[in-house]
Amino acid sequence: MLSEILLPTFNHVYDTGVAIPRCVTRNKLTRMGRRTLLKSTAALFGVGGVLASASRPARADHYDSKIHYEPQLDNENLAQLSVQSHKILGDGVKLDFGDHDGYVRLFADDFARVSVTEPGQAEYESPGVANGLDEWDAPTFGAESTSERIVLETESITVDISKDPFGVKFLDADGNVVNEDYLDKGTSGYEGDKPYVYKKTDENEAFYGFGEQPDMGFNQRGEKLENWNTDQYGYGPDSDYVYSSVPFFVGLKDTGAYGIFFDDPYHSVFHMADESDDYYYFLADGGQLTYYFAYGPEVSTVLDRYTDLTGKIDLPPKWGIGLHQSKWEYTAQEIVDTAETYREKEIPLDAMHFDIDYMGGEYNAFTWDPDYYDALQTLNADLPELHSVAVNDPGVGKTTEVNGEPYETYLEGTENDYWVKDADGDTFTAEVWPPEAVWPDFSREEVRSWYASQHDALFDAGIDGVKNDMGEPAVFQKNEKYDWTMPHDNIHGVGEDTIRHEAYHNLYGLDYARAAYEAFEQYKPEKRPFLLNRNLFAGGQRYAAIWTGDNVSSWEHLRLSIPMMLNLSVSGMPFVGCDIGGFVNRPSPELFARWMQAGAFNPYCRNHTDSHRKDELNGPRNQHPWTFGEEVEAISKQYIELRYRLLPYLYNAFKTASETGKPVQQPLMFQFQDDEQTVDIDDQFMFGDDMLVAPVLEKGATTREVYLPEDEQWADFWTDAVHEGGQTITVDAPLDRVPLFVKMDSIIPMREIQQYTGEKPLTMLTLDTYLDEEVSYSFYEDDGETRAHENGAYNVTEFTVSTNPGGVVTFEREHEEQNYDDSELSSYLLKLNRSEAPQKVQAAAAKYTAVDDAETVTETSETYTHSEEQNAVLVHIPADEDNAVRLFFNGQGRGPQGQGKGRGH
Ligand code: MIG
Repeated sequence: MLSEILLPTFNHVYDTGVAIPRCVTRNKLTRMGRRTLLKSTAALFGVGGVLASASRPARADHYDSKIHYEPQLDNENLAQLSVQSHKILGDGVKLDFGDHDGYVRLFADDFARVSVTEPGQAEYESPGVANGLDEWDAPTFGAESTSERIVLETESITVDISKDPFGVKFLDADGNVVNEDYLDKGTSGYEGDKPYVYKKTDENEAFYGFGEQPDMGFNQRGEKLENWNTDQYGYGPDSDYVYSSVPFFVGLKDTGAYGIFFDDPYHSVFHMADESDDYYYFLADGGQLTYYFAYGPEVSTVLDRYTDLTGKIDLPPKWGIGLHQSKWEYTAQEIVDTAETYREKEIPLDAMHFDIDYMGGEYNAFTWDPDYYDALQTLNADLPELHSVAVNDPGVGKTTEVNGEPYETYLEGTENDYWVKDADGDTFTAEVWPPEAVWPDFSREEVRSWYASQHDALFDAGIDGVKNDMGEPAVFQKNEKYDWTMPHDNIHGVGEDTIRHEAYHNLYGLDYARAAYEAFEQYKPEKRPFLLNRNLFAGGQRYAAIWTGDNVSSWEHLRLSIPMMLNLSVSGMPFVGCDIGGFVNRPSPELFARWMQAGAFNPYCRNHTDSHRKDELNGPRNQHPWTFGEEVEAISKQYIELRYRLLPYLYNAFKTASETGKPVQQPLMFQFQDDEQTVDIDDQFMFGDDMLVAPVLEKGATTREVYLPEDEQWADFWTDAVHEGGQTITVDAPLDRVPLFVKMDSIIPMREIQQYTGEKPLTMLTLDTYLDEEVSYSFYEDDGETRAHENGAYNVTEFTVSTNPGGVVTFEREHEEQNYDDSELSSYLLKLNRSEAPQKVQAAAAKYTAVDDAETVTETSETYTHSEEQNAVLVHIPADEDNAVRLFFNGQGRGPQGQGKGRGH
C-alpha cells in the first residue's frame, strides 16, 4: 500500500556486505514529524545533535525493484512496405508507400535522414535536435531510378533504396556496404504503433554509445539496451535503464564507423545482435520512424555530425572543471567547514554544492532555510573565490507559504496554470521531496521562461551554478505502467498541443535543463552557465553537464563508471562525471584512493556522497580526502593537484569538445579504431588526445595490465620509459600510482598548482614535451568565465617542436589568433623529456644561459638547464620570442632519447 511505504530494507546488500536497514514506516514518520525523527535517528545512531537540517528518510521505493515494462515487437506482424511511386526532392526523395509516406533527406554528403510517416504527416524532429533540416544546405547529389531501385549519390555516400520490399542501403564511395536493412522479417515500418528498423550486422561489428547505460562492457554488441529515464538509486549492471536517454549509437566495422540516431523520445529498445549475429533492431513504444545516418569512416566524423545536429557543449567556465565537493545532508556549518578544511590542507577546490537541505520548508524549490542561506553568505564572504552550486528539484511543494512568506513559485504557477495535468485534466499532485508536489510543464515555452525567472532566488543569494536533480521526473509513487515517475497517461501541453506523458517522459529532463539554462541567460548573461543535470535526452549536452546519478561505493561501481562515462562521451555528452567515491554507502580507504585517482581524470570531477543516515552503519560520516587517514589524504591531494596542473591541457580538450563533439575522456577506439585490440577495452581511456589512463579497479591490486595501442610509442608519465604500442604490458601500481602514459610526439601544456582555478594568472606555461620526430600543439586561451570568447576574445598559439638532422631540436611558436588582451602569459617553459644535456641553446644568434637548476630556469628568462633527476632539458622562452629556439646536442643526432622509431628505454 502506498501509505505504508517502508524505509530501506535489508534486501539491498551491496558488496560491502552491509545492509541498509528497513525499520520505520512512512506513516509513522509523518506523524512523528521531521524534527522528532531527526532527533531519534540521531540518538539511534549516536551522532548527537549534528543532524541539524530537515531530513526525510530515504524511501523504500528507491530500493525496491520497479515494474519493468518493455515494448516488444510482434514478429509475425511486421510491415511489408513497398514503394509505389516517388518524387526526387531538392535534398533527397519522397516515397509513396500507399498507406505511408517516406522520405530520405540528405543533410550533408555524409549525413542522411530516413523517415516513414503517416500520409501527409511532417517528419518529426524532437527537441533533442538543435539544428534541424532547415539549418543544413543540401549537398550536391545525383539521383537515378529503375523499376527496382532509387539511388541517391553524394560525394561520400550512396543511398540505395530498394522499392519492393522497401529497404535502405548505405554504401561508401568505393561501393562497400556500410549499413543495410535486414529484410528477412519484413521491412522497417510500424508494428501497431511501434516504429522499428531491422539492420544487418556481421560478427565483427561493434556498437557504442546508447547514452547512459549501466553496463560493465563498453562494446554493446550482444546487449539489449533500453531508454526510459528513471531515478535508479543504487543502480547496477542489472538495471534496465537509468536517468538519461540517448537513442544514438556508433557502429564500428571493417568499413569504418557510422552512427544512427533514432530520434524518438518514447521508451526505446535496441537489440544489438542479442538475438542473432546476423541482425540488430531498434524500436520504440510509439512516435514516428525517423532516424539519421552519419557516415564516418572515422568515429570522430560521426560524432561531429551527430553533434552538428543535436548541439555541442558550451565551453564550460574553468571553475566548472575544477574539483567540486558535495554531500547530501551536510549541515550548514559543515559546508563552510569543509570548504575551509580544503583551504587549510591546501587541497585545490573550486565549488561546494548545496544539496536540497538548503531549501526552505519541506524542500520547497527556490526558497531558503535560513541556516544554509547564512552559510552561503559566510562562504561568499570568507572564500569569495569559491563557487557554489545549488541542487534543484522540479517538484514544487503544494503549499502557499514557506518560512511564513507567500510561496510565490507555487502561487504564480498555480495562478497561470503551469502544472502538468493528470489524465482527467486536473493538476497532477503527488509526493516527491515535498509531501505534496506539482510539476511545471516544461514542454511549454512560457512555463520554461517563467521557471527560469524563479532562479533569482538562488542567484541573488549568491549561488553560481545549478544541479538539476529528479527530472526523470522522479515521483515517489507506484503506477500501472512505470513506477517512481508520473503515470504514463498524464498530460503535457495545452490546447491542440497536448501529449501524453509516455510520449514526453524522456524529454522532461531535457526541457528542465533548457529552462534552467534560460535562467543563466536571464540573470547571468555575461557568464558561462554551469548546469549539471541527472536527466537528459539526446542533445542535452548543449545545456548541461551530466553525472551518472546514485552509484554505489563499491569496486564494481568504480569499474562500471568507466564504460558508462565512455559511452556517454560517445553519445555526444563529453562533459560527464560520476560521484567520486560512490554515492550510496561509503568506500573503504583503498577504494576511495583508487576512485580519487581515476576520478581526477573525469571530465566533470565531483566528490559526492549520500546522506548521513547511513554513515554510522556503513562507514565514516563523510567522504572527504582526509576522512580515510593520512596516506589516502596525500594520494587524493596528489591527484587533485595533478588535475589542476593539467588544467591548460584539460581546458583545451574542452575547447575541442565544444567545437567538434570530440570526447574529453576518450575510449581507446576513438583514436585507434583500426587497432582491433581497442574495440572492447572498457577499463582504460585517453584523457584528451595524448594521455592514456589505466586506473586500478581491483581491490588489493598493486600492478595492472595496460594495453598500449599500436603504431605509437608510449612514455610512462612516472618513469619516462618508452614502450612500443601494440602490446599489453604490466606496470607497477602501488596505492599512490595510477598507470599513466603519454603518446610520443605530444606536448602536454601544464601550469603551477592553484588552490582554485582563478587563483593565479597564467604567466608561465609549461610545455611538457615527449618528442620523437615532430609535434605541434595549438594552445587556446581566454578569460575562462565569460562569453567574450564567443565574440572572438581568445588567443591561439601554435607550438612546434621537431628534431632536425645534426642533433638539433627546434622550438617554434606562432600566434594564430590574438584577440584576448588580458592574457598575462609571458613565458613558456619547454620541458623536453627524455633528453640529455644540450651543448647550447639559442634563438637566432642570441645564446641562452646555461644555469644549474630548474628553479633558476623558471625564474630567469632565456636560460636553460638539464635536470638529471627529471631526465629532461628545461628552457625558459619568453612569449615574445619570435625566432625559432634551437637546442644543439653533442655530435650527430644525440638529441632526446627515443628519437627514431623503435628505440626503447
Ligand atoms: O532522492 O538531493 O542523485 O545526488 O544528493 C534523492 C538528494 C535525491 C539524488 C541525487 C543525489 C542527491 C540526492 N538526490
